[in-house]
Amino acid sequence: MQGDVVVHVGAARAEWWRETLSALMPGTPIRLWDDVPDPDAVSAAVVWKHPPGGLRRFANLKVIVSIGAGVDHVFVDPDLPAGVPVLRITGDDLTQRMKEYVVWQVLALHRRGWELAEARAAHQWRQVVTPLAGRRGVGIMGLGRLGAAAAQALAGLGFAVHGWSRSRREIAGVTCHAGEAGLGAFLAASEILVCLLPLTPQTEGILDRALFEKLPKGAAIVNAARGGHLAEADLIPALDAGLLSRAVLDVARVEPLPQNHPFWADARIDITPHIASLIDPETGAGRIAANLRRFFAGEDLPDLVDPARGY
Ligand code: NDP
Ligand code: OXD
Repeated sequence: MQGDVVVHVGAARAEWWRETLSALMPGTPIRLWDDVPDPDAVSAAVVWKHPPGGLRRFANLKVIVSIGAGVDHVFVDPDLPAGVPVLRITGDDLTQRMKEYVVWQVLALHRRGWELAEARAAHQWRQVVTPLAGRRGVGIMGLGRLGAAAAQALAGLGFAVHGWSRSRREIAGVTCHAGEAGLGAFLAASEILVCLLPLTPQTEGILDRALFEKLPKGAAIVNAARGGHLAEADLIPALDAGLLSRAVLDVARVEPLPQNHPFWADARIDITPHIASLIDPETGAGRIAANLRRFFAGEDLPDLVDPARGY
């Protein structure tokens, strides 16, 4: 490793990251964002939602590492130093957690768990009968590391799984669609729609009324990707109109979701606090340290982001 590493994370975890990376990268000075004695010595920045323009002060920056699989929080910076490679976090831990979350939410929607909870609360022995998984169409938007794994897990449970990506993918047991041309058929088959797309200019606001109208009437959506995918103003009207029956949101445009946000008061919307796939911090730090070592050793980098695609 050549040079210092600067870290930008929320204050609550900052010292933990400094200590953990220091232990994993002996001999490399790890600096917190507001405590950098020599900005010119910084060669790597490990960041989650850094202040826009803030990376400009590191004239010798060689690499930016996202603390997370998503890199939208990096590319949103209009003043990102040009040509500096960006790495993200991937790995079995992240994939497994997302797979669990998607299977959990899809099963709860499929088996109408909310109706059973309502009946239980009313002391009613109400049997809710649902079709077999094979007769339930589930659509996964985004067939990357997380989406492909979730699609395979659902296919393994017997669901009629459809997937949508930019380029055509082949996944056993999953009917794959691609691009704008494949979107209509994909949506028409998705009674439960799961968003696992990266947030880019092309996918911003993709979950909007026009898209809901193309789903089977009364479909449910699960957004486990980014709040920016959902046109928030369209959700409650779509539920009121019966276009959608339920929504599960793990992410929001503003996080934490503000206390006065109308989503909190709507029983048709389940909310989880961005926990779909929170990587175990030790595992995440290990992955970052290993990636930095690989980067400075000039080795292959599977977690390298393509800046032209933005994910
Ligand atoms: P990947 O980069 O591995 O995969 C992205 C997928 O989306 C690819 O299949 C890609 O297509 C597809 N895609 C991208 N743009 C478009 C488009 N315009 N139209 C159609 N398909 C498109 O991402 P991951 O699976 O690793 O992660 C997905 C997202 O999940 C992250 O970006 C992050 O925002 C979110 N996330 C959320 C977490 C949570 O806890 N809620 C935790 C971790 C991640 P192609 O295959 O052709 O490239
Ligand atoms: C991520 C996330 O992108 O936690 O990894 O959302």
